[in-house]
Amino acid sequence: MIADETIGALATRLDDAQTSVADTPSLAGTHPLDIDDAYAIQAALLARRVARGERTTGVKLGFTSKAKMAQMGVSEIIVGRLTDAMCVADGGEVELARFIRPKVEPEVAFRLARDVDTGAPGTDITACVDAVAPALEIIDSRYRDFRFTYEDVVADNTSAAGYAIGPWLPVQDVPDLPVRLHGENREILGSTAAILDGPSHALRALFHMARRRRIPLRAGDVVLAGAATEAIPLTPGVTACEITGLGRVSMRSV
Ligand code: 0L1
Ligand code: MG
Repeated sequence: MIADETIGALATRLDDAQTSVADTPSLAGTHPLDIDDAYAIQAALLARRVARGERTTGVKLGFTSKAKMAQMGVSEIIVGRLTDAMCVADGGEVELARFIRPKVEPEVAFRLARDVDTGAPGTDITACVDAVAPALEIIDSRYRDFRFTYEDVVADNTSAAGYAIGPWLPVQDVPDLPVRLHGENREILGSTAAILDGPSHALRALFHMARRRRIPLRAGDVVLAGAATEAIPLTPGVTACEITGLGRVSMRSV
């Protein structure tokens, strides 16, 4: 584990990269990070956002597809934190100038109706969900030339940068549903089954990660369960995610 001052300094480096919209070299290139260091840097980064007045709104999962895990050579999902400053209204405008090299991916969002007791190993997180919605996630790695290690991505809050949530449907589970991502003048087809063999599996994996990493899961929190297709560059114009049976969400980039 690296020293607390170093954790703070590396969090400040990533925070500065995000706020000044200027990329930074991989942290792991100069500091031998382990995964505990990486989550400690992520927590310090979140603390800086909260100190500026941002409010945490939930969590996101990354690397939930087998293809992405294989690409990164890992077998474990990653967890990042969402804040109100990242939230884009459904159909609302988002300024591309806020980001370094933004990409967007279609996701399923869950809403937690009650606090999840992460202290009790037998807690059924799916029973804490009261609604599901289609979602779009903007990811924006703060690393130069898109070069990073697994630990780097965790430290960089899993590239979390923005999200939009469509209308909530009062259901708890999501069967295998077709997903369409419209953006960049093309359409990409996918399926909710690509999200860790189904979004409910992703929720259970989140529970174990939140327990291990001491990440609170509170009533009202949003959970972005992971991407249903590859990410595409976020370009000017309308980007939309349509999930059959769940609905549609969109944003307009300017
Ligand atoms: O949401 C995610 O799957 C995390 C992606 C992190 C890596 C990237 O920026 O592509
Ligand atoms: Mg994602």
